Amino acid sequence: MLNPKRFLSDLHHLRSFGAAGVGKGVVRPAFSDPDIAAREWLAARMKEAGLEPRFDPVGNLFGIAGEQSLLLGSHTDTQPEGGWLDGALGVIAALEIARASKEAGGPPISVVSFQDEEGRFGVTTGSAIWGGNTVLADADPLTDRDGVSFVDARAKMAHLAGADVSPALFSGYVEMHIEQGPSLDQSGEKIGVVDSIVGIRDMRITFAGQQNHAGTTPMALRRDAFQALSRFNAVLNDRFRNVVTPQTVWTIGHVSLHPNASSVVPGKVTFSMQWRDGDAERLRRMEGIIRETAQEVADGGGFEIGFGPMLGLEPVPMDKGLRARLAEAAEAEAPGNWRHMPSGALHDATNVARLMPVAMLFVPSIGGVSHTFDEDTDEADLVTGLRVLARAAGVDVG
Ligand code: HGY
Ligand code: MN
Ligand code: MN
Repeated sequence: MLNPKRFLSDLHHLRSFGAAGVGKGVVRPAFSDPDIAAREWLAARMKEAGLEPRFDPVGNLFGIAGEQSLLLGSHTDTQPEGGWLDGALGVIAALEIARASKEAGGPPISVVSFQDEEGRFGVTTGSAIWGGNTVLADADPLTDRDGVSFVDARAKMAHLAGADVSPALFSGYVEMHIEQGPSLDQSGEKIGVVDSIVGIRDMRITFAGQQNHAGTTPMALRRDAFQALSRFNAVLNDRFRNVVTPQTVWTIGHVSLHPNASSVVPGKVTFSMQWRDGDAERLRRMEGIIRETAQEVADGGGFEIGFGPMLGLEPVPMDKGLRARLAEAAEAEAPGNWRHMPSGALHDATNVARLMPVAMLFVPSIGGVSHTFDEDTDEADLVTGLRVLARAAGVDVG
Protein backbone atom coordinates (compact mmCIF):
# COMPACT_ATOMS: atom_id res chain seq x y z
CA MET A 1 0.00 0.00 0.00
CA LEU A 2 1.08 3.59 -0.60
CA ASN A 3 3.22 4.51 2.40
CA PRO A 4 3.50 8.30 2.95
CA LYS A 5 5.88 7.81 5.91
CA ARG A 6 8.30 5.76 3.84
CA PHE A 7 8.02 8.36 1.03
CA LEU A 8 8.87 11.25 3.38
CA SER A 9 11.68 9.30 4.99
CA ASP A 10 13.28 8.59 1.57
CA LEU A 11 12.83 12.24 0.60
CA HIS A 12 14.65 13.38 3.76
CA HIS A 13 17.36 10.78 3.18
CA LEU A 14 17.96 12.05 -0.35
CA ARG A 15 18.52 15.51 1.11
CA SER A 16 21.45 14.14 3.15
CA PHE A 17 23.44 13.95 -0.13
CA GLY A 18 24.73 17.51 -0.42
CA ALA A 19 22.73 18.97 2.49
CA ALA A 20 23.88 22.58 2.88
CA GLY A 21 22.94 26.01 4.10
CA VAL A 22 20.32 26.78 6.65
CA GLY A 23 16.88 25.14 6.58
CA LYS A 24 16.58 22.42 3.98
CA GLY A 25 19.15 23.58 1.43
CA VAL A 26 21.04 21.24 -0.91
CA VAL A 27 24.13 21.62 -3.11
CA ARG A 28 24.10 18.64 -5.48
CA PRO A 29 24.93 19.78 -9.02
CA ALA A 30 24.99 17.18 -11.79
CA PHE A 31 28.05 14.88 -11.66
CA SER A 32 29.28 16.29 -8.32
CA ASP A 33 30.29 13.68 -5.73
CA PRO A 34 26.98 14.08 -3.80
CA ASP A 35 25.00 13.73 -7.05
CA ILE A 36 26.75 10.49 -8.00
CA ALA A 37 26.42 9.13 -4.44
CA ALA A 38 22.71 10.02 -4.43
CA ARG A 39 22.23 8.20 -7.75
CA GLU A 40 24.00 5.10 -6.40
CA TRP A 41 21.75 5.15 -3.31
CA LEU A 42 18.68 5.59 -5.51
CA ALA A 43 19.73 2.66 -7.74
CA ALA A 44 20.00 0.45 -4.64
CA ARG A 45 16.61 1.63 -3.43
CA MET A 46 15.10 0.84 -6.86
CA LYS A 47 16.56 -2.66 -6.69
CA GLU A 48 15.09 -3.23 -3.22
CA ALA A 49 11.74 -2.16 -4.66
CA GLY A 50 11.97 -4.88 -7.33
CA LEU A 51 12.88 -2.54 -10.20
CA GLU A 52 15.85 -3.06 -12.54
CA PRO A 53 18.20 -0.06 -12.15
CA ARG A 54 19.96 1.04 -15.34
CA PHE A 55 22.19 4.06 -15.96
CA ASP A 56 22.37 5.28 -19.55
CA PRO A 57 25.53 6.79 -21.12
CA VAL A 58 24.84 10.30 -19.77
CA GLY A 59 23.92 9.36 -16.20
CA ASN A 60 20.11 9.24 -16.47
CA LEU A 61 19.03 6.56 -13.99
CA PHE A 62 16.00 4.38 -14.81
CA GLY A 63 14.32 1.84 -12.50
CA ILE A 64 12.51 -0.44 -14.91
CA ALA A 65 9.37 -2.34 -13.94
CA GLY A 66 8.73 -4.01 -17.27
CA GLU A 67 7.51 -3.35 -20.77
CA GLN A 68 4.70 -0.92 -21.39
CA SER A 69 5.02 0.52 -17.91
CA LEU A 70 4.08 4.09 -17.05
CA LEU A 71 7.24 6.13 -16.36
CA LEU A 72 7.20 8.50 -13.38
CA GLY A 73 10.06 10.71 -12.20
CA SER A 74 12.01 13.96 -12.51
CA HIS A 75 15.63 14.77 -11.59
CA THR A 76 17.88 14.60 -8.49
CA ASP A 77 20.57 17.13 -9.45
CA THR A 78 20.24 20.67 -8.03
CA GLN A 79 21.17 24.23 -8.85
CA PRO A 80 24.47 25.49 -7.33
CA GLU A 81 22.24 26.52 -4.38
CA GLY A 82 19.01 24.55 -4.35
CA GLY A 83 16.26 23.20 -2.18
CA TRP A 84 15.40 19.67 -1.11
CA LEU A 85 12.32 19.26 -3.35
CA ASP A 86 13.10 20.63 -6.82
CA GLY A 87 13.22 17.39 -8.84
CA ALA A 88 13.71 15.16 -5.79
CA LEU A 89 9.98 15.21 -5.04
CA GLY A 90 9.00 13.74 -8.41
CA VAL A 91 11.65 11.03 -8.24
CA ILE A 92 10.94 9.87 -4.69
CA ALA A 93 7.16 9.98 -5.25
CA ALA A 94 7.76 7.79 -8.32
CA LEU A 95 9.83 5.37 -6.24
CA GLU A 96 7.14 5.08 -3.58
CA ILE A 97 4.36 4.55 -6.14
CA ALA A 98 6.36 1.94 -8.08
CA ARG A 99 7.17 0.11 -4.84
CA ALA A 100 3.61 0.22 -3.54
CA SER A 101 2.25 -0.99 -6.85
CA LYS A 102 4.67 -3.94 -6.93
CA GLU A 103 3.74 -4.88 -3.36
CA ALA A 104 0.03 -4.77 -4.19
CA GLY A 105 0.32 -6.53 -7.57
CA GLY A 106 -0.74 -3.30 -9.30
CA PRO A 107 0.28 -1.97 -12.73
CA PRO A 108 4.01 -1.82 -13.62
CA ILE A 109 5.43 1.62 -12.79
CA SER A 110 8.97 2.58 -13.81
CA VAL A 111 11.03 5.39 -12.29
CA VAL A 112 13.56 7.86 -13.70
CA SER A 113 15.97 10.45 -12.37
CA PHE A 114 17.21 12.47 -15.34
CA GLN A 115 20.73 13.94 -15.25
CA ASP A 116 21.58 17.65 -15.33
CA GLU A 117 18.02 18.92 -15.53
CA GLU A 118 19.30 22.09 -13.88
CA GLY A 119 21.50 22.85 -16.86
CA ARG A 120 25.02 22.88 -15.47
CA PHE A 121 25.91 22.22 -19.12
CA GLY A 122 22.89 22.99 -21.26
CA VAL A 123 19.16 23.14 -20.66
CA THR A 124 17.73 19.92 -19.14
CA THR A 125 20.72 18.12 -20.66
CA GLY A 126 20.07 14.45 -19.76
CA SER A 127 16.45 14.32 -20.86
CA ALA A 128 17.21 16.52 -23.91
CA ILE A 129 19.61 13.83 -25.13
CA TRP A 130 17.24 10.95 -24.25
CA GLY A 131 14.33 12.72 -25.93
CA GLY A 132 16.30 13.68 -29.03
CA ASN A 133 16.10 17.45 -28.56
CA THR A 134 19.89 17.42 -28.70
CA VAL A 135 22.50 14.85 -29.69
CA LEU A 136 25.43 13.65 -27.60
CA ALA A 137 27.98 15.00 -30.09
CA ASP A 138 26.56 18.53 -29.61
CA ALA A 139 26.24 18.19 -25.82
CA ASP A 140 29.74 16.81 -25.15
CA PRO A 141 31.62 20.08 -25.89
CA LEU A 142 29.24 22.22 -23.78
CA THR A 143 30.99 23.73 -20.76
CA ASP A 144 29.83 24.74 -17.29
CA ARG A 145 30.60 28.17 -15.84
CA ASP A 146 34.07 26.96 -14.78
CA GLY A 147 34.96 25.65 -18.23
CA VAL A 148 34.50 21.91 -17.45
CA SER A 149 33.04 20.07 -20.45
CA PHE A 150 30.05 17.72 -20.39
CA VAL A 151 32.17 14.89 -21.82
CA ASP A 152 34.70 15.22 -18.98
CA ALA A 153 31.99 15.48 -16.33
CA ARG A 154 30.15 12.38 -17.49
CA ALA A 155 33.41 10.42 -17.49
CA LYS A 156 33.09 10.54 -13.68
CA MET A 157 30.12 8.18 -14.03
CA ALA A 158 31.71 5.89 -16.65
CA HIS A 159 31.85 2.99 -14.15
CA LEU A 160 28.05 3.12 -13.82
CA ALA A 161 27.07 3.88 -17.42
CA GLY A 162 25.31 1.23 -19.48
CA ALA A 163 23.60 1.16 -22.85
CA ASP A 164 20.83 3.49 -24.02
CA VAL A 165 17.44 2.79 -22.45
CA SER A 166 14.72 2.34 -25.07
CA PRO A 167 11.75 4.72 -24.76
CA ALA A 168 9.64 1.89 -26.25
CA LEU A 169 9.56 0.35 -22.76
CA PHE A 170 7.23 3.09 -21.54
CA SER A 171 3.63 3.99 -22.33
CA GLY A 172 3.74 7.57 -20.99
CA TYR A 173 5.49 9.89 -18.53
CA VAL A 174 4.08 11.81 -15.58
CA GLU A 175 6.19 14.21 -13.51
CA MET A 176 5.22 15.66 -10.15
CA HIS A 177 7.05 18.84 -9.15
CA ILE A 178 6.84 21.73 -6.75
CA GLU A 179 5.31 24.78 -8.45
CA GLN A 180 8.34 27.01 -7.72
CA GLY A 181 6.15 30.10 -8.11
CA PRO A 182 3.47 31.91 -6.11
CA SER A 183 0.12 30.85 -7.68
CA LEU A 184 -0.92 27.89 -5.51
CA ASP A 185 0.60 29.34 -2.35
CA GLN A 186 -1.39 32.54 -2.80
CA SER A 187 -4.69 30.88 -3.75
CA GLY A 188 -4.48 28.15 -1.09
CA GLU A 189 -5.12 25.47 -3.72
CA LYS A 190 -3.37 22.14 -3.23
CA ILE A 191 -2.72 20.86 -6.75
CA GLY A 192 -1.91 22.37 -10.15
CA VAL A 193 -2.57 20.23 -13.22
CA VAL A 194 -0.18 21.57 -15.84
CA ASP A 195 -1.61 22.38 -19.28
CA SER A 196 1.64 23.49 -20.97
CA ILE A 197 5.32 24.21 -20.32
CA VAL A 198 6.87 27.45 -21.58
CA GLY A 199 9.70 27.60 -24.10
CA ILE A 200 13.19 28.84 -23.29
CA ARG A 201 16.22 30.35 -25.03
CA ASP A 202 19.62 30.64 -23.42
CA MET A 203 22.95 31.91 -24.71
CA ARG A 204 26.20 33.51 -23.56
CA ILE A 205 27.18 36.97 -24.77
CA THR A 206 30.64 38.54 -24.51
CA PHE A 207 31.68 42.21 -24.72
CA ALA A 208 35.44 42.67 -25.05
CA GLY A 209 36.83 46.21 -24.56
CA GLN A 210 40.14 47.41 -23.14
CA GLN A 211 41.47 46.38 -19.73
CA ASN A 212 43.23 49.37 -18.17
CA HIS A 213 44.26 51.27 -15.03
CA ALA A 214 41.27 52.49 -12.98
CA GLY A 215 43.12 55.60 -11.75
CA THR A 216 44.73 56.92 -14.89
CA THR A 217 42.31 56.12 -17.69
CA PRO A 218 40.03 59.08 -18.43
CA MET A 219 36.35 58.21 -18.54
CA ALA A 220 36.02 59.33 -22.15
CA LEU A 221 38.76 56.94 -23.29
CA ARG A 222 37.51 53.85 -21.53
CA ARG A 223 36.15 50.75 -23.18
CA ASP A 224 34.78 49.34 -19.93
CA ALA A 225 33.06 45.96 -20.36
CA PHE A 226 30.91 46.41 -17.25
CA GLN A 227 29.54 49.67 -18.61
CA ALA A 228 28.70 47.88 -21.85
CA LEU A 229 26.71 45.23 -19.98
CA SER A 230 25.01 47.85 -17.87
CA ARG A 231 23.96 49.83 -20.94
CA PHE A 232 22.85 46.68 -22.78
CA ASN A 233 20.62 45.69 -19.85
CA ALA A 234 18.98 49.11 -19.57
CA VAL A 235 18.30 49.44 -23.31
CA LEU A 236 17.05 45.86 -23.55
CA ASN A 237 14.53 46.26 -20.72
CA ASP A 238 13.20 49.35 -22.44
CA ARG A 239 12.91 47.72 -25.89
CA PHE A 240 11.23 44.59 -24.56
CA ARG A 241 8.31 46.64 -23.23
CA ASN A 242 6.43 46.55 -26.55
CA VAL A 243 6.92 42.84 -27.08
CA VAL A 244 6.48 41.04 -23.77
CA THR A 245 3.44 40.00 -21.70
CA PRO A 246 3.25 39.80 -17.90
CA GLN A 247 4.12 36.10 -18.26
CA THR A 248 7.32 36.71 -20.26
CA VAL A 249 10.55 36.52 -18.23
CA TRP A 250 14.22 37.23 -18.97
CA THR A 251 17.28 36.90 -16.77
CA ILE A 252 20.96 37.76 -16.74
CA GLY A 253 21.85 35.26 -14.01
CA HIS A 254 25.56 34.63 -14.44
CA VAL A 255 28.15 37.33 -15.05
CA SER A 256 31.88 36.78 -15.39
CA LEU A 257 33.81 40.04 -15.33
CA HIS A 258 37.51 40.09 -16.17
CA PRO A 259 39.76 40.58 -14.28
CA ASN A 260 37.16 41.44 -11.58
CA ALA A 261 39.36 43.72 -9.49
CA SER A 262 38.51 47.11 -7.99
CA SER A 263 41.42 49.02 -9.53
CA VAL A 264 41.13 47.66 -13.04
CA VAL A 265 38.80 48.90 -15.77
CA PRO A 266 37.25 45.58 -16.76
CA GLY A 267 38.27 44.50 -20.24
CA LYS A 268 35.84 41.69 -20.79
CA VAL A 269 32.47 40.47 -19.62
CA THR A 270 30.72 37.21 -20.46
CA PHE A 271 27.17 36.76 -19.24
CA SER A 272 24.19 34.45 -19.59
CA MET A 273 21.10 35.78 -21.35
CA GLN A 274 18.00 33.67 -20.83
CA TRP A 275 14.40 34.32 -21.83
CA ARG A 276 11.18 32.31 -21.55
CA ASP A 277 7.66 32.54 -22.91
CA GLY A 278 4.80 30.28 -23.96
CA ASP A 279 4.84 31.68 -27.53
CA ALA A 280 7.68 30.57 -29.82
CA GLU A 281 7.16 33.59 -32.11
CA ARG A 282 7.65 35.97 -29.17
CA LEU A 283 10.85 34.11 -28.21
CA ARG A 284 12.08 34.68 -31.77
CA ARG A 285 11.27 38.39 -31.71
CA MET A 286 13.06 38.75 -28.38
CA GLU A 287 16.13 37.08 -29.85
CA GLY A 288 16.19 39.67 -32.62
CA ILE A 289 16.00 42.52 -30.11
CA ILE A 290 18.76 40.98 -27.97
CA ARG A 291 21.15 40.56 -30.90
CA GLU A 292 20.41 44.00 -32.31
CA THR A 293 20.79 45.76 -28.95
CA ALA A 294 24.04 43.97 -28.15
CA GLN A 295 25.43 44.86 -31.56
CA GLU A 296 24.47 48.53 -31.16
CA VAL A 297 26.06 48.75 -27.73
CA ALA A 298 29.22 47.10 -29.07
CA ASP A 299 29.42 49.38 -32.14
CA GLY A 300 28.69 52.49 -30.08
CA GLY A 301 31.49 51.87 -27.54
CA GLY A 302 34.17 50.09 -29.55
CA PHE A 303 33.61 46.61 -28.17
CA GLU A 304 34.12 43.23 -29.82
CA ILE A 305 31.01 41.15 -29.42
CA GLY A 306 30.65 37.38 -29.22
CA PHE A 307 27.47 35.31 -29.21
CA GLY A 308 27.72 31.71 -27.90
CA PRO A 309 25.57 28.85 -29.18
CA MET A 310 21.88 29.39 -28.58
CA LEU A 311 20.24 26.62 -26.57
CA GLY A 312 16.50 26.30 -26.33
CA LEU A 313 13.37 24.24 -25.95
CA GLU A 314 10.02 24.91 -27.56
CA PRO A 315 6.78 25.44 -25.60
CA VAL A 316 5.02 22.08 -25.14
CA PRO A 317 1.36 21.22 -24.42
CA MET A 318 0.59 18.33 -22.06
CA ASP A 319 -1.24 15.21 -23.26
CA LYS A 320 -5.03 15.55 -22.98
CA GLY A 321 -5.65 11.97 -21.81
CA LEU A 322 -3.05 12.02 -19.04
CA ARG A 323 -4.14 15.51 -18.01
CA ALA A 324 -7.71 14.29 -17.64
CA ARG A 325 -6.51 11.45 -15.41
CA LEU A 326 -4.62 13.93 -13.22
CA ALA A 327 -7.61 16.27 -13.08
CA GLU A 328 -9.89 13.44 -11.99
CA ALA A 329 -7.40 12.34 -9.33
CA ALA A 330 -6.96 15.95 -8.13
CA GLU A 331 -10.73 16.34 -7.77
CA ALA A 332 -10.87 13.11 -5.74
CA GLU A 333 -8.06 14.14 -3.36
CA ALA A 334 -8.66 17.90 -3.16
CA PRO A 335 -12.26 18.50 -4.24
CA GLY A 336 -12.71 22.01 -5.65
CA ASN A 337 -9.27 22.97 -4.42
CA TRP A 338 -7.01 22.58 -7.46
CA ARG A 339 -6.50 24.32 -10.80
CA HIS A 340 -5.25 23.96 -14.35
CA MET A 341 -2.12 26.08 -14.90
CA PRO A 342 0.91 26.58 -17.15
CA SER A 343 4.47 25.88 -16.03
CA GLY A 344 6.89 28.81 -16.14
CA ALA A 345 9.77 26.53 -15.10
CA LEU A 346 11.32 24.08 -17.51
CA HIS A 347 11.02 20.37 -16.84
CA ASP A 348 12.25 17.06 -18.22
CA ALA A 349 8.68 16.47 -19.41
CA THR A 350 9.35 18.94 -22.27
CA ASN A 351 11.92 16.57 -23.77
CA VAL A 352 10.07 13.35 -23.00
CA ALA A 353 7.06 14.77 -24.90
CA ARG A 354 8.93 13.98 -28.13
CA LEU A 355 8.79 10.28 -27.24
CA MET A 356 5.44 9.59 -25.56
CA PRO A 357 2.39 11.26 -23.97
CA VAL A 358 3.43 13.38 -20.95
CA ALA A 359 1.71 15.26 -18.14
CA MET A 360 2.67 17.10 -14.95
CA LEU A 361 1.22 18.11 -11.62
CA PHE A 362 2.35 20.74 -9.12
CA VAL A 363 2.12 21.11 -5.35
CA PRO A 364 2.46 24.54 -3.67
CA SER A 365 5.81 26.17 -2.86
CA ILE A 366 5.78 28.08 0.44
CA GLY A 367 6.29 31.77 -0.34
CA GLY A 368 6.59 30.89 -4.04
CA VAL A 369 10.38 30.48 -3.78
CA SER A 370 12.73 27.93 -5.35
CA HIS A 371 16.34 27.73 -6.62
CA THR A 372 17.30 28.86 -3.13
CA PHE A 373 18.00 27.14 0.21
CA ASP A 374 14.67 28.59 1.43
CA GLU A 375 12.52 26.39 -0.86
CA ASP A 376 9.96 24.28 1.03
CA THR A 377 6.46 22.75 0.93
CA ASP A 378 4.19 21.54 3.75
CA GLU A 379 4.59 17.78 4.16
CA ALA A 380 0.80 17.37 4.07
CA ASP A 381 0.82 18.97 0.59
CA LEU A 382 3.63 16.64 -0.54
CA VAL A 383 1.50 13.67 0.51
CA THR A 384 -1.57 15.04 -1.30
CA GLY A 385 0.57 15.26 -4.44
CA LEU A 386 1.77 11.68 -3.92
CA ARG A 387 -1.80 10.44 -3.64
CA VAL A 388 -2.96 12.34 -6.74
CA LEU A 389 -0.08 10.95 -8.78
CA ALA A 390 -0.66 7.39 -7.52
CA ARG A 391 -4.38 7.60 -8.30
CA ALA A 392 -3.69 8.91 -11.81
CA ALA A 393 -1.22 6.03 -12.31
CA GLY A 394 -3.91 3.52 -11.34
CA VAL A 395 -2.21 2.53 -8.08
CA ASP A 396 -4.24 1.79 -4.94
CA VAL A 397 -3.96 4.73 -2.53
CA GLY A 398 -5.46 2.83 0.42
O1 HGY B 1 15.35 26.51 -14.81
C1 HGY B 1 14.38 25.75 -14.81
O2 HGY B 1 13.28 26.08 -15.17
C2 HGY B 1 14.53 24.37 -14.29
O3 HGY B 1 14.54 24.41 -12.90
N1 HGY B 1 15.63 23.71 -14.82
MN1 MN C 1 13.15 20.83 -11.26
MN1 MN D 1 15.20 23.66 -10.87
